[in-house]
Amino acid sequence: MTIKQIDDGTYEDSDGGARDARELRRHVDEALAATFVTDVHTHLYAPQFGELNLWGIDELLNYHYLIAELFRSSSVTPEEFWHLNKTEQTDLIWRTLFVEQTPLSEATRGVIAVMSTLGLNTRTTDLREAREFFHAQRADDYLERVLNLARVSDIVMTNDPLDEIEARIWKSGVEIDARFHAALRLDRILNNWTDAVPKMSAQGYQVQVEIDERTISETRRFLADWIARMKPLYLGVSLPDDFSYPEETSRARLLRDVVLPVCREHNLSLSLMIGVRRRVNPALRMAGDGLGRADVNVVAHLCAENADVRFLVTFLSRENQHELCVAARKFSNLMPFGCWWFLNNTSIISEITRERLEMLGTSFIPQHSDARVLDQLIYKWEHSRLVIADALYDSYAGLLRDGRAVSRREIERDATKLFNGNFRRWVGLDSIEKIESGAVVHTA
Ligand code: FIX
Ligand code: ZN
Repeated sequence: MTIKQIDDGTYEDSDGGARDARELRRHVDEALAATFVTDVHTHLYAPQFGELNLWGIDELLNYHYLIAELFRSSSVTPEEFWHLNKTEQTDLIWRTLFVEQTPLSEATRGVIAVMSTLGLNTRTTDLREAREFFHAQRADDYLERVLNLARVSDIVMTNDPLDEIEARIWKSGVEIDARFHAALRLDRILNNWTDAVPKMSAQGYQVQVEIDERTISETRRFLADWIARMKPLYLGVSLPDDFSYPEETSRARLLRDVVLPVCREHNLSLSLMIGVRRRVNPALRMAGDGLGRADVNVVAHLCAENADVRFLVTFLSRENQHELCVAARKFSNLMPFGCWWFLNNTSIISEITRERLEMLGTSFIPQHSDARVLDQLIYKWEHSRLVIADALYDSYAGLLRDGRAVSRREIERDATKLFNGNFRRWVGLDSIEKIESGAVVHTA
């Protein structure tokens, strides 16, 4: 191998690989900062969804992560808080978490990062300037600006076919912004079947609580109709920490006889987000969800029994992460993704990403934002990019010590895989887009 000196006095090998720590660091930072992200799981909505599309300072501060933190530092009770109007709630959160104390938590730092990026005063004692700023924004320009700042090219939504507001919009046939992709969410069907039945009946499907053959075929028809309408990239569900399969429950029956066959028939992946313990403190409403350690063997079993179905899987408990990596080494139809919710903190993203790099190379999806408010893309991706860059840099430095320098092209190839390529390939997004643009013609 020949080593040549490059402009700034550092060295590259003949393959363009950085042999100098500073140079390697620069290559990694630049590649990771420049690579556009396909955000594989969010709760954002395209502008066509109207009131569901959230952005601005009041929405940012009314985030359930911050509401949970408020009750640790304020004497206000949940009952009192829910009686306030939204502006009063936001003012209280700002005063308590940002004025009266230092905003050190991940969620509070996130708000500061967004405000600072947008040039807003992060030490303000009231939100007047911020509210005026957002009031003056044109929604479509602002969307463009946020996507560019966060370097996000594509957003996957979470779409519930049994949500009345959403259903109305989908059924209107309005053209959805092409940067937003659907993911068909199965939570009501798989986690609350008795609640789903009357809603599906109201949409014209002949289903009943006690699952019989007709209910199975009608639920498949329901999903097929919604797949045709939404064109989702995958079907998805969040599951409790005690999720088990197989078992004698409506969930397991519907999974086996409806969801898995539908995935097969429509060539769609199934996303499993496992480990949430809903309403641990119901008074906190959405801020009252917790987590528990789940059984990764259940996923291994699903992957083994359904080798022809692709699974996207994330666990909420830190304790499940190593087992998930081991399971992914055994099953190539299993794609680990993201550092979900309580794991979306610098120290834990760092640990999980390093563990995944060590055990899976680049064959995983390191992060999703789970953003509920558009502006959150700015900080969630900025924070994650930095941690992932550190983890990747250390891996390349280790490889260099072992005797191989990585080239700039290889770093860019890895960044592309991690931030968009692995997911796009998994769900066939690029081929879908080519087909839709007429670039690919199907031949027999
Ligand atoms: O189930 C989910 O998709 C979770 O991400 C949400 O329910 C949760 O409230 C959240 O926003 C986590 O980030
Ligand atoms: Zn989510």
